[in-house]
Amino acid sequence: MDSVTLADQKILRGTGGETHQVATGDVPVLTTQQGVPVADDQNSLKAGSRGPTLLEDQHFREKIFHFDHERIPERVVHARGFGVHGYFENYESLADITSADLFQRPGEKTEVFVRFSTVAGNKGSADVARDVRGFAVKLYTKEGNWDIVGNNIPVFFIQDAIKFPDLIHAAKQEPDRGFPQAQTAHDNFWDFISLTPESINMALWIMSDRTIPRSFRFMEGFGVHTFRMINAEGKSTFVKFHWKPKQGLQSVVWNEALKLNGADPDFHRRDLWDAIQMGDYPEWELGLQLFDEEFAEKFEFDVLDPTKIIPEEDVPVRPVGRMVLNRTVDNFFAETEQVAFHTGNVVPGIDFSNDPLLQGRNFSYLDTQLKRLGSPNFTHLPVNAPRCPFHHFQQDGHMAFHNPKGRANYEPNSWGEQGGPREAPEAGFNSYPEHIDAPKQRVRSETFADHYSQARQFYLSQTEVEREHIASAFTFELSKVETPEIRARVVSHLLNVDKGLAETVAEKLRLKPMPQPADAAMPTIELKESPKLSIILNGPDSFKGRKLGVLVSDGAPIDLLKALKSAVEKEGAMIEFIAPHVGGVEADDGTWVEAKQMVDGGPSVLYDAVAVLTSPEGAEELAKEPTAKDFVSDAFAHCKFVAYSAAATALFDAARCDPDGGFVELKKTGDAAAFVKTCRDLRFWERSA
Ligand code: HDE
Repeated sequence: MDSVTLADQKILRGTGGETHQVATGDVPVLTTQQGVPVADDQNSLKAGSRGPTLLEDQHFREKIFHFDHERIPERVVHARGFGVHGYFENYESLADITSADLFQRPGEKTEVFVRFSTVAGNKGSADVARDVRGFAVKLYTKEGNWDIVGNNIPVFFIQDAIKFPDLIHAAKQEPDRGFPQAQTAHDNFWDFISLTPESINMALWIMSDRTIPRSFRFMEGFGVHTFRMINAEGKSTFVKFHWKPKQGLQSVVWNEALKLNGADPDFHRRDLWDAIQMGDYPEWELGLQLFDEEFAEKFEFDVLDPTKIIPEEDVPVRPVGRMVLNRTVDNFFAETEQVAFHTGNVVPGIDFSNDPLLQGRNFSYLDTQLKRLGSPNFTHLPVNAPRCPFHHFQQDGHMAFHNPKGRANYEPNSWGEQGGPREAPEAGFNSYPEHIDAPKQRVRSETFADHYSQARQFYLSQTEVEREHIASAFTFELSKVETPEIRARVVSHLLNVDKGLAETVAEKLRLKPMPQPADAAMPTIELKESPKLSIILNGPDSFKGRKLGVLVSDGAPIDLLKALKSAVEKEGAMIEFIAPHVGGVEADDGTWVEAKQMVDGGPSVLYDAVAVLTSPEGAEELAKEPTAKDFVSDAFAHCKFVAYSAAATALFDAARCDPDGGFVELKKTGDAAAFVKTCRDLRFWERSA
């Protein structure tokens, strides 16, 4: 519906003083679902002005009935998500590897819908919970929809889908009390992990800063499982899918995450919304790790084991296209809530491997969609419908929009051209004819048995700062675990990963005595470090897409303010002014500077770097504001770069911050550009040493 302004409307007052905005001119008439024009939307039909409401009030009945049925079940996992539209652009023909239509022609664009999510929290939980992020991509190709239903971490907790309900039960709220919400820092989760050694590699990943990304825009995506690509000759190549953000990787720090969830529970969705609305479209490259049976045979780990990676140093990631996200949804429910992903949605040229987790997922997703969306016709919803023509004999059911015309609704039939669609033996989807000759049995392959070596490799591939964060995260989570035996059991696994890590955690927990290392099916082997596993080593090379928050007061130096604004915008970054009053401040030359946030609502955790531009009187005023002091002391504690005008030191004193190498005084306008350049490092980690 077009937007309606008050000026378009004629306003009448009812007998009780209620407001009637009456349709005039181009403003559409309010109707019932049946299209009947509504005369009065303020009052139900009553017997007399003070009498009971009458059952025959169809408009009232329909309105309340519909409202009562607005909710659908939230996703059992990944309930909290945020979806956006975009496109995938193919760089080159991959015909030698796959017959998948979208990869045949260089420059070909394919429409996509992407839904990012947290896993454990309910729909109303906070965005920056420590959690894995879902990274689900639906590609509307010319040969049907292909879903890459991935995460922002390339490994998973479990090796067999049969353990998924246990994992998720343990991670979500404890059943007797209904909390904690959206966090793994509780007994049940760590009890399960400590009794499931295959999860230890993933435990290292989730205790790293990967689970507190700065934004969806700055995180990688992974298909996790090994898939197959099949070319026109039927040749199979194994493949792992990677999405690499062109914006570089970036995470927040834990104390920042805790404060962010209070300051803005919608921090991640707002960030993506703002970036797209501003035309700063985030991009990812699709990368393929391609390998053959021979590599799979000689690789130290089983390529079917989803708790393992293949290091990029062993099999490089080949960029084959880019994905640009450039459109927010028109309606959250219609698109983000109703979108239905499914690992089973693959197109000719893509196929599955025997990864037992993937096989289990293929079974699960249809079921979950039926439960959630209530009908096998969820593919008829616009966000789920293929963009290419489709013809089949599936019919009827709740909310069927696409029942085919004509007499034939079965196949084979003898109705000739009117008889409907036919098979395409060559061009249609053909499964890879892998030979399988094996006993039916419930076993775990022995090739899945090494649970610690890659966890160690991950840990040792991190920078010093990142290792400290991992140790602190384990300490924090285990400090919330009430049962000492569970804490000790987790540490017993860490002893098989890295003795130093285990000892640091044990010491921080004051865990005594030190437990024995957990029994391991195989000894931990020394693997070479993989720098690609670090976030800090794979950060951006610019401040583009980041946000500078500038705390200003009356009398703020206008020349520095303007210089900073232009330097930030030149870098392709965003700038926001924060002031004691949201109306704004008067700069030293009398210019009015509008604020985006009042200091109480704009803490420094919302920004990648900050500045304080003030006058001596302004600094004195700010120094009396607890939130202004927090603005500075939090930025300091979170290792952010801080630019300032000379007068701001009074605020730093009040906030007990000693300006260090991460503080840059702006003495002249030319210093602004140098400061923005400094911000490319994102954090002044030396401060945390
Ligand atoms: Fe999922 N997963 N999953 N999962 N998953 C769902 O489907 C499931 C797994 C992932 O934004 C559900 O529509 C099983 C791994 C994402 O709509 C459900 C197993 C990975 C999303 C389901 C896994 C994922 C889901 C819940 C173990 C990363 C959100 C609602 C075998 C590679 C998609 C729904 C969206 C959603 C089942 C494990 C990613 C219940 C049984 C591993 C990103 O079907």
